Amino acid sequence: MKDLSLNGPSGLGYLPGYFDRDAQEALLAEIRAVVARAPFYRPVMPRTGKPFTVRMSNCGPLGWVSDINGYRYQPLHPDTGLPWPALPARLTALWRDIAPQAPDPEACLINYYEESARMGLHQDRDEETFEAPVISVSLGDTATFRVGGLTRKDPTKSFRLQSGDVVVLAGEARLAFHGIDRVLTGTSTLLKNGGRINLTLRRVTHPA
Ligand code: MD3
Ligand code: FE
Repeated sequence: MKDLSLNGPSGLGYLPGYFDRDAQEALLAEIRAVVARAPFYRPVMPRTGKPFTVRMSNCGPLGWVSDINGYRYQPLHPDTGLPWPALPARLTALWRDIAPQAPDPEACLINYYEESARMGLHQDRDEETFEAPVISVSLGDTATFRVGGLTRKDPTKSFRLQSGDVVVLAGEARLAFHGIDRVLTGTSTLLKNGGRINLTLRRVTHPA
């Protein structure tokens, strides 16, 4: 694992090409099966109701949602009312490989970026516990992501994430501000219609 922490918060790990092309295709097929049962929906910002440019779904016992009332984790899809599909075994295996000491993940947020989608600078802090890392997998077109420090004003650095790359946010970096500036169209052939899928595995509750 490479350390991208350089000047910023410690604990930002990078595993370029963790998933080879065959594994990316297998993982994508599993995600397509998840999304067939838990369709992508477009979340809106709390209070303002402004739609996100990213579409989202989840798998695992809990899913992250955003609507007019706020951000939260919940066991049911907001549109279908059905439980989120199970986490594919390949993702549990990734988590256990990288974070063998952590309790198993409870949520996998699936972000789908079409050409002009972005994600503004934010922290991931809707979980009850920040002890476990967040583990991210990128599929499809390359994206430029930005990571700062523990306050919004801290300086940021940007990196490119390619299909098959894994990012591990542990320690201080777990609460770093971060976002996706843009997706570089036409940089991958994995998704037939282009765009980018990002998976983030999270532990939400304290272990029993
Ligand atoms: C977590 N996703 O879903 S993942 C998100 O590519 C999210 O869709 C982005 O931010 C995406 O909440 C980024 C990689 C990432 C990078 C830096 C982080 C996740 C991070 C820093 C702290 C916590
Ligand atoms: Fe995030």
